[in-house]
Amino acid sequence: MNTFSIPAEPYDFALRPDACALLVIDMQRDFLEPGGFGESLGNDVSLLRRTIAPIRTLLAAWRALAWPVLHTREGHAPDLSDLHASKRMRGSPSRGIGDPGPMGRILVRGEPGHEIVPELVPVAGEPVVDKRGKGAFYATDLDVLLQARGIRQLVVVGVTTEVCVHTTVREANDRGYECLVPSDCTGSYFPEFHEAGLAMIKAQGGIFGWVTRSPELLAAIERLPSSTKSP
Ligand code: C5J
Repeated sequence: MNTFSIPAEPYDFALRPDACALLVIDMQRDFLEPGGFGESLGNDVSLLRRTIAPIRTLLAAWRALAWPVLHTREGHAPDLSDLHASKRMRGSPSRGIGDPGPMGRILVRGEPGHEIVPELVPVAGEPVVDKRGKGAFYATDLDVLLQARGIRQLVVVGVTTEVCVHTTVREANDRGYECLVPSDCTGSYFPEFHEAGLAMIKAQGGIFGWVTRSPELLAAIERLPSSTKSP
């Protein structure tokens, strides 16, 4: 099977067009818009919005190639029966999970705040994996969905770098997936944590994965021979 070299750190990523999915983590209003979960924890949510445009461009490229795209959302059942007490109490938020807010109940499935931001709304055929934890594999069908599609590589984007993106990359790495993270397509409420999170992924010869930037990834994809441009 052919692989294509993507400039990355700590060394080039050998992308397999037949086995590589785009995984968009938690680009939800609750994390990116005022009045949601992120802001209730005291964060400046505007810091995450720079990720929307590059993710949108990457999504468009992936869709044009008919390569697999999957999305995740963090949230809980309306009766909060899947919310551990330890998570509910964490952070002393001004409004806690399940409490009413301007975008509906905080981090609850079915509420406006739980939805993916309008710029990145999933299209038909793109699975949306609802998760209750930080990692996208914990208590979800993600692994099954990836295996069924023959996916062995993940381009992981979304928020936040050091929490749900990082946890997911670590979990994916342990399951044998190769993960490539475009740095401009992930973000954190803490710029220093963003940098540290990326540094941890690519350290020690790429102990969890590879880091690139979306312009480099897109440029490499555009150079792919046309025969590889659909599965
Ligand atoms: C957080 C996430 N930060 N999606 N969730 O609580 O990273």
